[in-house]
Amino acid sequence: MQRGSNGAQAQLRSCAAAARRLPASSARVPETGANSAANRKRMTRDRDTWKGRRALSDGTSPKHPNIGRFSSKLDEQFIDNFGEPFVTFRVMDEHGGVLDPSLEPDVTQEDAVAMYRTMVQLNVMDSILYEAQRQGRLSFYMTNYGEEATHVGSASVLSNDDVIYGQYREAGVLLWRGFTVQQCIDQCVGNVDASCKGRMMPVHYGSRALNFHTISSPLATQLPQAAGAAYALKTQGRDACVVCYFGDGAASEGDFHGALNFAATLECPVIFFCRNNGYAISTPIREQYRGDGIAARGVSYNIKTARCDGNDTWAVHHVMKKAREIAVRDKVPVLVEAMTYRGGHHSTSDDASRYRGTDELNSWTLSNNPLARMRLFVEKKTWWNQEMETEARAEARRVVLESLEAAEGKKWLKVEDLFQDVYDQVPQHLQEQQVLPMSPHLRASRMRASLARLPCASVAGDGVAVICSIHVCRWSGS
Ligand SMILES: Cc1ncc(C[n+]2csc(CCOP(=O)(O)OP(=O)(O)O)c2C)c(N)n1
Ligand SMILES: [Mg+2]
Repeated sequence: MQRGSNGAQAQLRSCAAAARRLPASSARVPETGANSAANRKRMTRDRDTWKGRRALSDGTSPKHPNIGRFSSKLDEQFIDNFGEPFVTFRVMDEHGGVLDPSLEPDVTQEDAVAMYRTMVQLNVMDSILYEAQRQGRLSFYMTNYGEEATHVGSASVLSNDDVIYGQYREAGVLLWRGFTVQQCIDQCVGNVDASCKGRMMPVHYGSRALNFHTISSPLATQLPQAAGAAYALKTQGRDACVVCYFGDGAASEGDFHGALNFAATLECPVIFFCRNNGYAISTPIREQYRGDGIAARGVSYNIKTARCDGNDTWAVHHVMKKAREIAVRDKVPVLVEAMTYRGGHHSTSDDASRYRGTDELNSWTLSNNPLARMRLFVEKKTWWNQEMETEARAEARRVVLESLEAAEGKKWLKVEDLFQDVYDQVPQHLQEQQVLPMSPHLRASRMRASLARLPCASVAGDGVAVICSIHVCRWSGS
């Protein structure tokens, strides 16, 4: 078989002929520059050097930047960990006592009590909204049980100029920054006052005024965005940082690694805050990773990293205070891994009893609960007592119930509003859709959504997937 096509061979022949036609001067390579006799001599000498006579011994030879020292011991290779697991920073014991007096929290009585009250408010809001979802009053909800310390401990050291990216289980951060219970519930109901205008699922909060980017469901997308936002803060010369919350499961996404690498190499002032709560829905961490948690990964990107007891409000507070100092002062990323436990189901679409036992749940809820530890702390200080606890819980309950009732009484945005806020100039194909009469299925879904607000509504018809602005997921039969 012939090699190459006839066309290709003809092309080669014509190139060779063209080369023969070249004048003698251009056919010869001049004896200058890289091909000069002097240069050839030097190359021969260098080659001899590489053969080993003076090799590498004078310390001047180039070395790969990642080579620390050389070793001829093969048993120093094939390592699978950095030695000891990361040390976990702790301030309080499980009874609310401060372990080292030098770490007494640097906050006033008023602030400490406000932090505890926020945790109580969050806890009460969770239990009522969880039940409201079960009653069909919300389409979906996610509780924050067991992670209250990670929220309030971290948020309490931040400035209002700091920019926050959440995952979805950080409602306490928002409450601490001033997002009201009413705003939370308006968003969950999806009414006309919802921060996202009813276009997102419940718990996808956001607040421009509070520098809190709207939650987005696809896991880990917030991480590279946070690195980029931090880079922008740096180029603007702002004395602020970005804080990016994410879960142990989200850290398995490629975006996590991209974000850390960008942040490390571009030196972005961002605090990556991992809530390691033991589960990603039903996947326990022993199936999620085999390394030393998420912290070990920070070090491998040369990012300053800390691991703290995420059920200890003051451990989170101290670590985050230091993390913020580093990020804002040195304009570099920091990684904080807070070790905690997801005390509730993943969401109202989940039944955690299918994959974890009540013994496991009870041992965390009863013995290492962040709310209980913080309460014991404020009580030890005599800043809190049973009477205040009863009053705080009753007040928190009143606020949630009144806000829920108010939220349910508010109007929804119109379906037509879906066309707003997406494009600066509404494109032709959407303009055409805007003037179309509302399709029968949208009319039907609006009617179903209206009926759903009535206490004993009976809704007929097949299951319908409905636009999220009205938060009716599926209705089937009466
Ligand atoms: C890209 C992507 N994959 C899968 C999901 C489905 N999903 C939603 S939450 C979740 C688990 C996340 O776990 P983790 O990050 O640990 O957060 P946690 O719920 O424990 O707070 C998964 C797999 C998703 N939303 N996005
Ligand atoms: Mg998790």
